[in-house]
Amino acid sequence: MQMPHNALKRALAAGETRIGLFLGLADGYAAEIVAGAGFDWLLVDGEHGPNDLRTVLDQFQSLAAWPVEVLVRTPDHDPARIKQLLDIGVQSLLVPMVESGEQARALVRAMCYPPAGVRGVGTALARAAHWGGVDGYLQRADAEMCLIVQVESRAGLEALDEILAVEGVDAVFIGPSDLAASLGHLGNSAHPEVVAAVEQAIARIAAAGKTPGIFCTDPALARRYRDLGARFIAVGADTLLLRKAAAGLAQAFRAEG
Ligand code: 3PY
Ligand code: MG
Repeated sequence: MQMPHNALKRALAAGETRIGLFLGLADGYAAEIVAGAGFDWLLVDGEHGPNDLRTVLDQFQSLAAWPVEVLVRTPDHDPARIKQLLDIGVQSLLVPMVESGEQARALVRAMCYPPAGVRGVGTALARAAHWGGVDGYLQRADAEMCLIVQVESRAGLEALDEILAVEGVDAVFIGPSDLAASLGHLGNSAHPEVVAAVEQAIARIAAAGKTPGIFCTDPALARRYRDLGARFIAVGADTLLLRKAAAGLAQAFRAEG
């Protein structure tokens, strides 16, 4: 079997724009509903969504049949958890709250086998290697890993240059909600100070030759961030879509009394 190719990593490296959706419903059946909607990528959210290793696996198995890139957001920086995700076949990770070059380097190491990193070797038990069936998995795996780090705090912004200098970081994703909180505007990521900080960060990331990413559910603002250079753009979440559509439908009939 051939090593699975990471199309998302290649597209971002080529400067292409990739639009995606966060998945918070934590269910393979729900993931299938949006699999063919037309997004370039879907992100299984293990930070705020109620996911564990088995629900991530369930969603990856459901989505494997679809021509969509799938990635996972980890809850933290734990290299043991990262190892488990890579072993079930996750190739692209979004990692929250990165605040130093050292943290970014540790994440790169967690995603690579020795000598470049510290990823443990267990291909006989790993779906990623088709349980030993992928030719040259150990030699080829590191090159297919895609690391997107989140900068979403004042400390992260202060460390942005050192984070951008870390080889192995494919993209830097700004989290406006946590950034707003960190800048003293909890719950208001549209505050002018937050928007200005996001815009400056996008420009700095692009100037460093890395891919800027952003979460933005306001289509007009998301387009503005894209025009400023954002290339990995989350434009919504399945949870929000379901809630909005459900509330809208109920409201339409309630209004008729
Ligand atoms: C944030 O806005 O804080 C994020 O992490 C993006 O989802
Ligand atoms: Mg966040």
